Amino acid sequence: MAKIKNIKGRQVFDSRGNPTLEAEVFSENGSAFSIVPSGASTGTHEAFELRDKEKKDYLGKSVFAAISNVNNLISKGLKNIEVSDQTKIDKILIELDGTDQKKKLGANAILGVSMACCKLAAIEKKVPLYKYLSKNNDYLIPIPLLNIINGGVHAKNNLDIQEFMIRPEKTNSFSEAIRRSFIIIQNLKKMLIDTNVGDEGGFAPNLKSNEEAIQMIIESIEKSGFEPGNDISICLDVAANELKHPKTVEYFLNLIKKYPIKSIEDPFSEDEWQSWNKLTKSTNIQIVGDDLFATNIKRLKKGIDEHSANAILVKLNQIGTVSETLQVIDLAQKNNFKTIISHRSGDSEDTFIADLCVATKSSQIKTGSLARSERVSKYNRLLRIEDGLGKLAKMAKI
Ligand code: 2PG
Ligand code: MG
Repeated sequence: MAKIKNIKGRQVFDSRGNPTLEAEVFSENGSAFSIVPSGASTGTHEAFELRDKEKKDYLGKSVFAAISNVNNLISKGLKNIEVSDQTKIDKILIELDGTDQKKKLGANAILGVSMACCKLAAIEKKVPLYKYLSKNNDYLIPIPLLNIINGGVHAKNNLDIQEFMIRPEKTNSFSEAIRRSFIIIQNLKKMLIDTNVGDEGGFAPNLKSNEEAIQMIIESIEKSGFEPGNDISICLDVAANELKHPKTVEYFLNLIKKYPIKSIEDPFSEDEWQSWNKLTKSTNIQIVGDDLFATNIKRLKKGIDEHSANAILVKLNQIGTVSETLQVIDLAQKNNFKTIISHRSGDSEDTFIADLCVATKSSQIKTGSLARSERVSKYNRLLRIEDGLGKLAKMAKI
């Protein structure tokens, strides 16, 4: 198998137009690159994103220090390591850094390299990335969660819930799930005067309340000829860390009773463990920990022990390496937690998460609306994977 010859970092831009890091890994045969995404509603337990705060040429947002870590310490540390030895690569990266939250080298430097190595190894093996990442050549096409109304810190409107999503239920194929979503989004668009979109491609209108957003989505589902709750359900990401006015357990129980809501992410902030347990105990819908778990195995273990949720949102850059991400997914699935692979609000044309989802048989993917190329690229990648797998393509069921 090929060995790593050199690694190069460079500054590119994400979907919000902010600088981000791209890492390119070279073997004697070729190279592969990966682009690191960046969140806006970030939790304090996430791995550290290194930015050049003191440099003013990019308003403190450039990533040149992280790039220099890739070009020097990391490139030297990984030279001549087999590109397919992901466990070793990630172990070296973690050791080179030596801190809990990857504060020395920056999780952006580390993750860019970790993902690029993985992609290069797949190229060397001449298999698609999802095949390379799979443990036993068993795949599942995920159900998409499409964020069709954006609020919170992802939009400049007055909605404090961050994401109002639709989830197509019980479709036999990914293409059918996307077809339904497309019709609903087009019908929702017709109902709106302001059709500007937020960071994740969903509409970002000013509305009277969060409930009005839910009601408009229900209307657009019905106008499209689908039954809310049965054909299409509603999923929320409250992103409670960012709320000025926190919500209560009773608020959510009431919403669940009133509307066809099947999943709620981050209803409470990242350290409110008791409220999480109370809500999870009181409902049988999906309760998803994002900022709560931060794709961190220690926090997930606590959540499993304390029944704080029944699903985890998985974001590679919350933890910083591919291996640690795979371990978290494994632990979650062994404990019957649903795994939802997720984009960040600042994302790119990199489609790594689509392959990761299929390879780990995660039941759901969250990657924005059917708008903006950085979101649509993940859906297009999944359509390609589904097409490529042909009869072997199995759609996830909830
Ligand atoms: C979230 C994410 C992605 P951000 O909260 O789930 O939708 O947002 O990347 O801004 O943290
Ligand atoms: Mg979230």
